[in-house]
Amino acid sequence: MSTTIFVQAPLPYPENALEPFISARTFSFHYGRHHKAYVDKAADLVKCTPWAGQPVEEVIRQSAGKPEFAALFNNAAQAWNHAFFWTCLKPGGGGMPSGPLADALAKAFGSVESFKKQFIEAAVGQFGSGWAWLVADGGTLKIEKTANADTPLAHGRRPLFTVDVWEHAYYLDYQNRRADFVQTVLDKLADWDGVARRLTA
Ligand code: MN3
Repeated sequence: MSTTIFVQAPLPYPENALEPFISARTFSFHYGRHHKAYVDKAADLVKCTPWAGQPVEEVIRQSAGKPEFAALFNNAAQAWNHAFFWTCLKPGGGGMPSGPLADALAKAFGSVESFKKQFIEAAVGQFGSGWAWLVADGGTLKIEKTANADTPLAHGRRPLFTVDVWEHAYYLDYQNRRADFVQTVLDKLADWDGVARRLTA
């Protein structure tokens, strides 16, 4: 019997916990429909590959860049990216990072404010669907953007924080105002304590 670890974890907070910044209605579609579909599809596709039963991260790394496994990569990466994104948010989050994380951001980007500005620029500059990221690349912090399902995991970088900039992440609450959505995530929802823990992990 093969087992799959492609199971959708519960949201770390109720669907309405991030209102008024992200609505329960957005979560009902984004978590309940979009994310679930990626998880279910990846679970189905991985069965017929050499990586059945492997951790999601391993499936992503192994299938990356292999055209014959593009559908598996896309769904596995989206399954992971979304699960990670939910953990980057928390009720009462946002504000300014402090302590060693603030120091590391200031060292890499000039200041925490400058980090936020550059992160929003990357998010807005991602043409079409994708993700904005804070990653650790060796000992260096970097801001990246990826298209569609692509993820820094597939490129040897360690994700510390992300914001989903597919339209389904924000359209119901912000329509086409992607910059407002990302700014709101950074200022009101980002779990900087979690980012700080990942930085030192
Ligand atoms: Mn999404």
